[in-house]
Amino acid sequence: MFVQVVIIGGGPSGLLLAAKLAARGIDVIVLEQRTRKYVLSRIRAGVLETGTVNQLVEIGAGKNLLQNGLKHNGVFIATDEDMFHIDFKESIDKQVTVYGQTEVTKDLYELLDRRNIPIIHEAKVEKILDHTSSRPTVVYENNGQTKSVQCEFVIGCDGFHGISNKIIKRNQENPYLIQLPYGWLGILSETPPVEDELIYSRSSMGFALASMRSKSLSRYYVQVPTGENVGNWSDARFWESFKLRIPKHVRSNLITGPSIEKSIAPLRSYVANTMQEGHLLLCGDAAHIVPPTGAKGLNLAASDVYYAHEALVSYFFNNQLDKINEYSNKALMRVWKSMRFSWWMTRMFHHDPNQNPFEEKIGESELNHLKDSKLMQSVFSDNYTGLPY
Ligand code: FAS
Ligand code: PHB
Repeated sequence: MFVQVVIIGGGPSGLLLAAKLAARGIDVIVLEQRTRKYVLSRIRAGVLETGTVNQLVEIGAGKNLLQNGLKHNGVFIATDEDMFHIDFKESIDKQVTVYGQTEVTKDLYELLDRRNIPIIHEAKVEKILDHTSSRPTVVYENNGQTKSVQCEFVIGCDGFHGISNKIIKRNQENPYLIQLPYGWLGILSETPPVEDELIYSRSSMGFALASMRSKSLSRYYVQVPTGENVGNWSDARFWESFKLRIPKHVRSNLITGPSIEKSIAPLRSYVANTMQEGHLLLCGDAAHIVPPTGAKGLNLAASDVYYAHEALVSYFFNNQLDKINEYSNKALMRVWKSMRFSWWMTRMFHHDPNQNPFEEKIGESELNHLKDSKLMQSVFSDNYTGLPY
């Protein structure tokens, strides 16, 4: 079997890229190791930058997003007893859209089905051969059989634990991996959100985030130590802990309820040395992991896809490799800028057990500076709503 592009991974990166390439008449196939049900059961990101929204709308996967996505003009920043608002609209005339990654993935699956773009589920890629040649081969297990497909390009959209990054020589030795000593325990509850916009809280009890998926579906997080077991957290314990991490005047508006999903996400930062080797390109979590504090993970996957699509179209229509060879530098420039912002936000909001009192004070002072400086709030808004592609 031969196709022009094989995409490994049926998460947001792989699905968006498949839709964009197929719209240009480029022959593509998506290989996803899990069932569609499993992929759609994962609760992950919730905030979309304008660039991500624009790509989804342009490709024809924006109908539900435009109908049900919540446009937010800003976020709230809280401490134990205080809370202030950062207004993106007022400071830089930009917004974000709150719309769950699960919905994005569902909309993209429906688009691929409508356009008969081939995606094979329960197809676990085992090997990528000759990725530095112009005819790589992808070997995968499906229905108990070993199958292979030849192509011109392999795009690794297979996430942090995927196979594609592991075969890139320049990424074998990599200094850019930091495991943080805490994670996020998140719950989904069919309750109205405690506030109209998101609340990021640096409380003396630890970080908390009040987010949402709709006006009747809330998404809440609390910081927990690394290695924490979600089985130790009853709903009652979660709500007790969350209440102590938001200001009293907000607490009185909190409506609690049973969790319909509860999970712990580890916090780590990782950036690959390169996102391209020969005819293999990486997109999304396969190439980088940002702490979710800045709401950048899914949005960086979208900008990678934007650059990869540009490079592949240039190759297939103009027979030029220049954009392919520029892809990694271009994508990594934006990745590192978003990593910087996510890292800064993470250090400002979380109490790190390994931090000394001086660093603790710096975190507190960062937040005070953000509160008192409209200029800092414009810089925050510029990063949070999405840097230009
Ligand atoms: P994904 O990991 O979503 O998809 C990769 C796909 O590749 C998976 O479906 C996997 O099954 C498949 N795959 C892997 N190996 C394969 C193989 N060998 N063969 C075939 N298929 C293979 N981001 C935010 O902005 N905010 C958040 O709150 C947030 N929370 C997160 C919580 C968790 C637990 C995790 C893991 C991530 C979170 N993220 C968050 C980041 C997340 O949203 C990612 O940025 C986003 O899923 C990136 O999408 P993909 O690059 O498509 O990777
Ligand atoms: C979410 O709604 O899941 C969410 C929102 C903002 C973040 C992280 C997660 O920074």
